[in-house]
Amino acid sequence: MTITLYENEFSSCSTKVRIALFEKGARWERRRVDLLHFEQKTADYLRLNPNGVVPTAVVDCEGPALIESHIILQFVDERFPGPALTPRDPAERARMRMWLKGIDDAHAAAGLVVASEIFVPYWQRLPSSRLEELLDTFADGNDGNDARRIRAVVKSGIPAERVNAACGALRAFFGKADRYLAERAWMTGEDFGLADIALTPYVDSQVHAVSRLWYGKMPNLARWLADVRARPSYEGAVRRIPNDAFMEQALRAAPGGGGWRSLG
Ligand SMILES: N[C@@H](CCC(=O)N[C@@H](CS)C(=O)NCC(=O)O)C(=O)O
Repeated sequence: MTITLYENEFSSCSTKVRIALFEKGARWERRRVDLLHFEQKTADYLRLNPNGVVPTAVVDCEGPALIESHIILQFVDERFPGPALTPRDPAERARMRMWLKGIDDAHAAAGLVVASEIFVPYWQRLPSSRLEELLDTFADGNDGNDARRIRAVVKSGIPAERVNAACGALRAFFGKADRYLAERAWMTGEDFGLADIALTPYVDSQVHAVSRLWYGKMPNLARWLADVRARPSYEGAVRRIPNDAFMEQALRAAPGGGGWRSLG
């Protein structure tokens, strides 16, 4: 069985799925979706994922495309042989699911900070004719308003108070994970698993405004990230899948660009 994963190297939700696939030793094929240039809003892509976001997993011979990163993570864990990424103990399993929910809830805040630091400034630097050309490729998504929303945000930026509120929510969330990790090696239970995988891309963020929320302030999270980064799955799913040139440029141009590595 092969999974075709529609994804982007910079996307947190895609990175989680890549890590899980490497942990399981699963066979998968990569289809890169260009988020900076809105490939996720085209009619072809919306047929796979009507939410117009990545990741989407297409599994040969097994029905429709799978969407929602945490659902895909659980599918990958159950469908492939390899080390279990879900604890056997029901109480640990419940705690793992609570973290998955917490991470899902924190995702919008991370997305907003990343949009304000990387995506929106990139679109603002594009010639307006080029931006309009890209917005013309939008099919009608969930409510047909996606292109209008992007146009508005490019014109006015994301209000600072919304970014500050998102940073506050993320800081509180990272603090909770840091306290949890004071008593244990991993987020999931005795062993590394789905809650660790789902949390990794947020803590490992290359976006300065996200990294500086915890870097140098949350020792348990730092120790945990070092352990995650020492795993072969991190090598395969993150280090060997570098950002594309445009994204690298956008990252470096952002204030303090380059994420937690640049803070050290
Ligand atoms: N709840 C979804 C969220 C997916 C999501 O927000 N993906 C982001 C990248 S991490 C995306 O595709 N953003 C592009 C957009 O919103 O147009 C999941 O977990 O899969």
